[in-house]
Amino acid sequence: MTTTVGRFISFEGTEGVGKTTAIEGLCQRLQAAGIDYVRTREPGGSPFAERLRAILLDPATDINDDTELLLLFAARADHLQQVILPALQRGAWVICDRFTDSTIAYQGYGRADGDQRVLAKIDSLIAQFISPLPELTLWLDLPVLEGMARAGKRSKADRFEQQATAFFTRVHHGFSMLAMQHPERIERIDANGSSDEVGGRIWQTVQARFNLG
Ligand code: T5A
Repeated sequence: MTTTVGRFISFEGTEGVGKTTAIEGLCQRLQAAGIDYVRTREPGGSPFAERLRAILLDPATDINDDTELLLLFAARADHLQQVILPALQRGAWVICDRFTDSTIAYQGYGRADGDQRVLAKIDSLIAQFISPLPELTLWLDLPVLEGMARAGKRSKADRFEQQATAFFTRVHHGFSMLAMQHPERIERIDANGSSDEVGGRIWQTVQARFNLG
């Protein structure tokens, strides 16, 4: 077990729920509170993992589900070693846009429809290669179509965004299953409303969890 002193927070949710916007708001509040933090994301976050991200998101990439899963974990292992662990060890907070729950939701439920063999493969990769896990995960919950409408206002779709609505409905189900299974870690945040309202809910949750004044 690796010893760390910083706080590790991940943000999760289906496409376009407002993670990037919410993370921006949280980081501003952490800065105002004088808390040292590192903002990062998955897939990506380290130079090598960002190269894998480009491949994973490229619509021209033609790979099978196992290859996709292993690339995600290769990216995550590098990101953890190069960025997350050093930050936590020096006492900084790590704010990460997506982490292992995205793999369970997207690859385990979106791709594999909750197939127990695939979920077991993912659990085994987590157990072997990924430590620590986030202490707090903020799941931004919004109806799938509303998130897609928010995301759809931007540029052209990446390889995941090109999936059909049914895929994202399964992903959403995956996140709700995870929230039920890990109530001690995963907080559901209602992502309806303005970004100020959502940001306020997130800050309240973070303050309460980490006893911030
Ligand atoms: N993936 C990732 C896997 O399949 N497995 C894995 O293990 C991992 C780690 C990339 C893709 O990789 C997949 C999942 C993803 O498909 P990503 O870069 O996080 O992951 O991609 P997205 O989730 O698509 O991120 P987005 O940037 O699209 O969405 P966000 O960050 O949730 O939303 P955000 O903040 O950019 O907001 C979207 C739009 O809505 C507006 C914003 O201004 C923006 O225009 N908005 C709001 N509008 C109204 N009200 C609010 N409260 C709003 N908040 C934001």
